[in-house]
Amino acid sequence: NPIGVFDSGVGGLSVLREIRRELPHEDLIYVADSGFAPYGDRPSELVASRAMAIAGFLLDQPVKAIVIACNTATGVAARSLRDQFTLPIIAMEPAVKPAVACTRSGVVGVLATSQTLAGHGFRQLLERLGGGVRILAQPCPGLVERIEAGDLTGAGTRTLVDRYVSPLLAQGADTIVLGCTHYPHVTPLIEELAGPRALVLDSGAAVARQVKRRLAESGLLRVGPEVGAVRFWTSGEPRSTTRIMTRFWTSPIDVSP
Ligand code: DGN
Repeated sequence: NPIGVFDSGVGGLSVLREIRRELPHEDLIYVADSGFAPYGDRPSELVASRAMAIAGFLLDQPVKAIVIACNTATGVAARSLRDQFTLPIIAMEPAVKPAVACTRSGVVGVLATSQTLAGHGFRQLLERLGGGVRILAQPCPGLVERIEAGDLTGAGTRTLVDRYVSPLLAQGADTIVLGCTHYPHVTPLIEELAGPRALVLDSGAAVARQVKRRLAESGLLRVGPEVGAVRFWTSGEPRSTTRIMTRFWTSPIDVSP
């Protein structure tokens, strides 16, 4: 059976890419909840009910594991999904732990949606890991929308990224954590703005390794030689979603409604 991966839109593709790299023999199903994106501005009850509905859809396929490739949905729904379903559910965690290990200046910046930064999970993470290191939480309103629109390098996106990254650098951050799965799509831009002053970290690869570990533990890991298939679904308008997702995924794809 495939692994199900979902996000509010194209953000989770940054995680899917890493899962594909780590587990090339697995079949994957990706759900872009584009009809309800961005989650960032939605009430948490809506995001939680969308996560529940998508998990139900994925279980009907059926999938053998679910990856919540969205930090915002992780914050509001990971626990209830785990309570409800017994299959492995792998969720996001901003890369604060590696950042705390990496920083030399003792200042770490975290970029994420306002919901993620205000959430209980994030506060717990800081209590667990933050000691001795200054963590600057920077919400990034509007950035998910620009990325969803496919604008990764335009002047508007540049201005926005600069507005969010510059204060972190000014306060001495030498490590920048991308706590939203959309943001790795603009890593080149963030790196360009930060130059050699800061290292940019996301958690896609760590989550992919975690998926592999969980499948191996449950005896669900698929081994080669054949290469797995990847299928895409969306709750949004299929034509525009196909166009935008194809830009982010290197090979052409067909997105089913
Ligand atoms: N990709 C989501 C995340 O990781 O938080 C953000 C999505 C959104 O819709 N705001």
